[in-house]
Amino acid sequence: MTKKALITGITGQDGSYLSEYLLELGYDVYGLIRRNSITEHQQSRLEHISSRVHNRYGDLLDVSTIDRALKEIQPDEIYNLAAQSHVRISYEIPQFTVQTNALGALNVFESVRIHSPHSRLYQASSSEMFGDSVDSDGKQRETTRMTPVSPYGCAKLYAFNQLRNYRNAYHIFGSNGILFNHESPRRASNFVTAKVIRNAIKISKGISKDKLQMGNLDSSRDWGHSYDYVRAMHQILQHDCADDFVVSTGETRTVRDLCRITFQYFNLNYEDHVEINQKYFRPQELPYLCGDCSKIKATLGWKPTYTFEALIEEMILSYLELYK
Ligand code: G4F
Repeated sequence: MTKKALITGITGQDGSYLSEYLLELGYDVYGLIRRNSITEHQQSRLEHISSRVHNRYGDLLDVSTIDRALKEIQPDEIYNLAAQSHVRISYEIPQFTVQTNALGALNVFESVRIHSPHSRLYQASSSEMFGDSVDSDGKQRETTRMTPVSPYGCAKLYAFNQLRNYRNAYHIFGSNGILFNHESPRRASNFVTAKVIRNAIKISKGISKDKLQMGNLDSSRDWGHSYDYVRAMHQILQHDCADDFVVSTGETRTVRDLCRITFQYFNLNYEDHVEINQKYFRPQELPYLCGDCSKIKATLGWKPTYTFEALIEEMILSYLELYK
């Protein structure tokens, strides 16, 4: 029988890669999309597969839309990817972030419990939940203490714990993927990789004469590719029991490294083109992330295929096409 998957947040970077991947595997793919006022851009990441996915409007805060979708579709798998996903912006709109990322997730869990308890449920948890906590070997893993340092991280931690509670209390097959930063050519332009690469291209081509305004260059992130990480999401739901897994590359780079490598690609020195602007700092910075993914490697055989350099090169080549 053809498997059915429902993806909340299907129009996002991960939603689009996951849709492609599940279609390749022969799934029927259903998506919930949140209405916004810019119709033209709303489904741009899905244009090439739009005739093959069944999308409907919905919102994690509109419980009736989730209930209806679950009752009608009865999906085998649900991927809850919908979220306010920008950490700095979560300081500007903390209540919306918590409503969507924490209570919105709870709405999904509760709807699964009542209307589709057989569904396997994936929750998009985040390395931002670790906050300023790191083990003595310089890694974060499933057992590392979680001490989030942003409204986004706090909201994600609520959903993470609540899913574990649903797993234990109601025997829902609910698994958390604790995903470290993951990027791609489909990354929105206000995340740091996309911002640096797009601006380095504009500067190198003389399209922009302005210096690139940046926040904290000294924070470290473990950056992987979204394509690799959606494969992990799927594998997590194929496991014989529900569990929580870190998904990461195990390597960390600073934002400064990202700037240096990107500008070097165009034979430019980033120091000549980057200016620090307090506007892009967060009230509290998460200084360092580096994930130990040995559990998912050993249990499910997943491993990343992209190196940091390959990821950045793919993003550069893809954005170069836009500025041709
Ligand atoms: O690209 P970022 O905005 O990603 P951030 O905050 O790490 O969050 C991403 O990864 C999380 C997983 O760890 C996800 F849960 C979350 O949804 C999102 O995908 O910033 C990366 C780093 C930060 O340390 C930030 O302070 O880059 C630093 N940074 C320095 N200047 C900047 C800038 N970030 C942005 N967005 N813009 C800047 O100008």
